[in-house]
Amino acid sequence: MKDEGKEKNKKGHLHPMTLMVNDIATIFRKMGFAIAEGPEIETEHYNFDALNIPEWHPARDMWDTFWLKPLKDRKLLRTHTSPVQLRYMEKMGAPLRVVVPGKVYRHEATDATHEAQFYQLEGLMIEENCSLAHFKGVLEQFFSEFFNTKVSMRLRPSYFPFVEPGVEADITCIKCEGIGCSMCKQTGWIELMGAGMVHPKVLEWGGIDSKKYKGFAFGAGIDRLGVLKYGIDNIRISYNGDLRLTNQF
Ligand code: 2NM
Repeated sequence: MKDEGKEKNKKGHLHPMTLMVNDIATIFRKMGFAIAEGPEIETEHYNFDALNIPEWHPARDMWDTFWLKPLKDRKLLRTHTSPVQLRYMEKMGAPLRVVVPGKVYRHEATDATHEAQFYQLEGLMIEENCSLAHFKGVLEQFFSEFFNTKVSMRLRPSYFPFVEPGVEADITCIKCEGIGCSMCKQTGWIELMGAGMVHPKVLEWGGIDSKKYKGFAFGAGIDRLGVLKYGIDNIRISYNGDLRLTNQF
């Protein structure tokens, strides 16, 4: 009888993914960033063309896309949240600071570390003298707060059509602090996000004067941040609604 009563009065609570997005938003707000959302059904213009990924561009293959019928309308499920940053540039103008958490879709085979639908965190800061040094400073502060331990970041060259230069950003391992362990595969570093200086063409598509303003942008999988923070070893767990996971938060 006692247990029955308890069951009846059980309170609901937010999903761990929601809690994590709220935490992320709080940290960025303290650094002057706004939080924005936008449509999950997008046009080819905002998802690709205005991000410097025209139809003929070989890099389009980086995003396996769910196109919506009728195909002639060129509508799709957004493959990243970058279209929201473009809409935000058009609406707010420079300077600006914004982070965009949200659901994105990729038409790809699924396994323990890949889902066809997942959560992304993207961000954008535009100012007159913005540089990759600002990116490094802002994100080191973010990750140090998010993981509750002082981290430093290193940048490696990479490529994304919407930035130049493009980088992959690693942080010092949050478990061993750079010594080498199973979490960082003995490297001392953990790969976390792609980023770069927004391509002048993309700024112009967003209605921003690329001669006057520069901006950095970044993108990361939120599931992966959760994997690292909470030791969840399989991202499918974050979506199947298993109460043995959600009730721990
Ligand atoms: C990434 C990597 C590098 C990015 C660029 C933009 C925009 F819209 F401002 F141009 N948003 N996000 C970006 C840049 C995303 O994800 C791996």
